[in-house]
Amino acid sequence: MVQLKNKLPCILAAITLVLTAAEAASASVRGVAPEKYELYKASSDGTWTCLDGSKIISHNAINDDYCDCVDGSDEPGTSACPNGLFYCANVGHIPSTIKSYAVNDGVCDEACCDGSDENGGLITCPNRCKAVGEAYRRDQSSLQQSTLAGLAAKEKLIEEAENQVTLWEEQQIKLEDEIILKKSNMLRLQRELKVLEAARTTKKKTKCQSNVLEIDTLKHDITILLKELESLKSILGDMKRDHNHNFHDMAVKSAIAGYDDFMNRYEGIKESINDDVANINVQEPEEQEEEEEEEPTIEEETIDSKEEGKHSFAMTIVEKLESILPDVLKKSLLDKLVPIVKNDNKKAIPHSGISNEADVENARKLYEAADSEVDQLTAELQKIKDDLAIDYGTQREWLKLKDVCVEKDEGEYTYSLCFLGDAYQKSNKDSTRTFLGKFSNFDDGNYKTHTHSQGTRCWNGPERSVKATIECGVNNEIIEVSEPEKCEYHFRMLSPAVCQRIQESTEKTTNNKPIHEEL
Ligand code: MAN
Repeated sequence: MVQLKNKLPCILAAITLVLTAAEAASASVRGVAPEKYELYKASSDGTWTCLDGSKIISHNAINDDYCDCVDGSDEPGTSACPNGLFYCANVGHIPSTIKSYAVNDGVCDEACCDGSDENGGLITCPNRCKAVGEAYRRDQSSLQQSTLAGLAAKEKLIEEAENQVTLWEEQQIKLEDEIILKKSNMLRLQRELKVLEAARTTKKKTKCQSNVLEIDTLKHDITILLKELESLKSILGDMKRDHNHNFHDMAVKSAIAGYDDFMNRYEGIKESINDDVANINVQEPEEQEEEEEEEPTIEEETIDSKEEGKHSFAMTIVEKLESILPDVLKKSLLDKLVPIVKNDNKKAIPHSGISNEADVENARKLYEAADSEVDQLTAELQKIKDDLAIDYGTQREWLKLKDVCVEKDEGEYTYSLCFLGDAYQKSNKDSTRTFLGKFSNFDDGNYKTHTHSQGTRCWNGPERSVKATIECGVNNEIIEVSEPEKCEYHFRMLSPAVCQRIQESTEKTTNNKPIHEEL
């Protein structure tokens, strides 16, 4: 009795061990992943329910090589159900799931490197998982390295694209400003040419009209400058009112003194300028009736002196302004006014009022040169706008690769493709080149499939076209070219532009495509 009492703990431990082993054995079901063992436990009455709930069967009917459940869940380890799934553990590599109809079919399934899919005696499959696992890890590591290098190259492409876009945007603004200036200069030259042409062919009356035009321009300029003077006057007035009176800044005090002095004389001078501007109408030359002559006549001399009169009229106003303006205003205002007055007298109006052929020719050349410069700048601007409007990918990763070309010798032909550009097929026999199409669109949201279309039409067939599928690589290259349909080419390519961070995969699944490859 005592003996039995002493042995009791050992007996209990043994019983526990036996029970645990039995439980584990019943829990593991052939063809089922460990995380699903729980679903394959028997009910207390020894039955089991199909995973889709369609039927209750005896627990012993699992893997009995007879398909009971609609979803095939009762036969994970046999090929009895057409739609079941078989799990192979592939220890040393990555677990995998294949269609269960490939179980015991006499073929060692590539996806089950442990050979567990074949236990029916038809064939013995060796466990290759150690070697397969090692090769896979080597591949993964080199893939990871090339992906990292590709990602670094892609970062560079993105950075360069950003710089390029900034440059284009700056150039665009500069060109837009330049075109406005050049256009106004071109229009001025055009006006001058018209004036000269008119003066060459019409009566002096016309010349007088053109003088009136010029006078109008001057009057307009003076009005604008007077407005500007008003605004500067108001700025100085504000400064006088709002400046800190306790802070004795000599520059401010002297500006205010100049402003006060200016204001004392301003109203009187302004009135006199307005009178002058109004009076200019009275001074305009009367219409002349004489025909144009080679040599200047007395009348023309008169008109010349009236030109001088206009010059002195404009200069008088400038001098008046100069005499009343405080120093702070003088520079900004007179710097603008003086060149206008001088230019309009010197350039816009021919001194004699009569233009000769050489003057007209010269003016035409100047106008045509200015016109073609505007055209050239406008074309440059349009090119930049077009370049900016192109879709270069989510991070503009394709911008710097646009028109970068790669080629591949495939024996009979050498194929070439320029990214976002043209693709060609060149015969290696006679070097004749066939156009395969120009870039038309990205086929997917990832910018990894490029379509080139509208190539040379195939005899009795469609226009040639290319579908390029691009994988991540450090360099840009064509890996292989095929022609799955007549005149429809498929380019497999590499480029850093499509590289993405690797998503770790833990399980290889071939649910939809069982791989049957004889060893
Ligand atoms: C050429 C090549 C081929 C193509 C045939 C169609 O030989 O462009 O790729 O299939 O024309 O006639």
